[in-house]
Amino acid sequence: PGEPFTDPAQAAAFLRQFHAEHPGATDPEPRVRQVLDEIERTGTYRHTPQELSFGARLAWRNSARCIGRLYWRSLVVRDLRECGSADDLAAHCFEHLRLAGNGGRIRPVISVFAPDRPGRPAPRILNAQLVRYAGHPRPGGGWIGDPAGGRLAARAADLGWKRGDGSFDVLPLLVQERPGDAPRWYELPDDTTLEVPLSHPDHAWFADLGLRWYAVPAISDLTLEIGGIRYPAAPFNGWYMGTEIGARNLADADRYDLLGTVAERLGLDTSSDRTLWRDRALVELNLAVLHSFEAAGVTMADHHTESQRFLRHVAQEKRLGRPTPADWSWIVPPVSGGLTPVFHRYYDPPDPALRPAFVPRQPW
Ligand code: HEM
Ligand code: NRG
Repeated sequence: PGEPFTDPAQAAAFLRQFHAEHPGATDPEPRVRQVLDEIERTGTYRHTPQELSFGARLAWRNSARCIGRLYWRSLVVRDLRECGSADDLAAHCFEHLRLAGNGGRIRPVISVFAPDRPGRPAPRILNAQLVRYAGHPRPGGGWIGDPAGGRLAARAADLGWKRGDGSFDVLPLLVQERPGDAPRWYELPDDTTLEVPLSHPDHAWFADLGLRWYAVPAISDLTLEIGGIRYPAAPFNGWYMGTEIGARNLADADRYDLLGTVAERLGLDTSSDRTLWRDRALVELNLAVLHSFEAAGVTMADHHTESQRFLRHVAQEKRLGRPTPADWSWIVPPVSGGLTPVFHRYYDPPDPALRPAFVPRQPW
């Protein structure tokens, strides 16, 4: 026999951490011996529900790119390891979105589906996020919709999905049950996708641009790895920080690329970079995003507040004797970096070997 499917050293390290961080917990060694024995017999092991919940929360706490980690203990963990079929997986993802959206009071949730097992790879979600907009090249050049949703839209269309021609058409969910299977696609039910129409507090014309964004960012292309077990379908969400939408999704040249449009409506002089027309348009766009989510009663953080919370998290972890690995270039917001306290310091360096973690999805 070669290497076991699940790394016993990873399993033991996780179980010891689980016990060490549960005050009053018993001696971890009996559980470690039980798991090592299970790995020897079956190639892998099963987490208890408590280990799964804690492991998912730790993976969030360990996410060096995430500014939102103050609330890591409050993550709602849905144990859906028994869900085997693509149909059930899609239905549970839709329920995830309803629970997470919660009428606008967004709750951080993760749905953990079946892990990869020896000879039995788990189903995969092909979408990068549970909710995202489709995109397709405009015949004369440029894009209709979100270029980041271009590949999935093309793939879904190949499978028989009928795309619309709007700029904010929600992509279907694509699920592949087994390697080699054709993915199945599922249109998202309307009650799963809370969306916010964008308007500006001072400029009535802004609403006429017809912009909108969805309420729940639910990442679905990362594998949750805990104690040597890999959960390739484990979509999670928190709430948005305004800049993700206002300074990136709607502004980046390879996304919605809207700064020129906004600047023109603002009447700015776009003849030179030095007029800072892009910068001025960017601030108004970000203001519109924050204003609109607030008006719609949908949870959203601004980058000033979320930066302060993150430094509270770093301080709190330090008091507990733990490092907070962080990736400066992902933590610092993409507008007004120097106005936020997260800009003015360095962080414990990220360790790519740190586990539990969200890791890039491996091919089958
Ligand atoms: C990344 C904010 C919740 C895990 C990020 C980023 C932001 C952010 C701004 C950078 C995204 C980018 O630049 O594209 C927040 C906020 C949350 C939250 C405001 C509110 C509660 C969560 C939760 C998890 C999580 C619940 C997991 C359980 C991650 C991970 C990344 C990330 C893994 C890196 C994603 C990647 O590599 O593409 N977060 N987050 N976050 N967050 Fe959070
Ligand atoms: N920037 C991406 C979403 C990345 C994760 N952001 C979060 N995660 N807020 C976008 O769609 O703009 N989260 O779990 O809340």
